[in-house]
Amino acid sequence: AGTEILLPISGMTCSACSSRLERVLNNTDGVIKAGVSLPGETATIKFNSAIISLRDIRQTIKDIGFEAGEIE
Ligand code: 9UX
Repeated sequence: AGTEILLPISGMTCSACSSRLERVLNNTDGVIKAGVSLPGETATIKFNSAIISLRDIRQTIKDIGFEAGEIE
């Protein structure tokens, strides 16, 4: 189960940015699997919506200094 989304991410300028975001997301409760593309400026996130909301995922991304756009 799980919901999979593709979010545009702005503010990533080097590979440490994308690695950090990917690590944080994968360590977030409710996130099943996250993959971040620096060249694509996107994050693919599979999550359990009973544990975490999309709103909270956006806030987590914002908390570490990036911005999530609208779902593609
Ligand atoms: Mo790279 Mo990103 O030196 O927050 S880690 S700019």
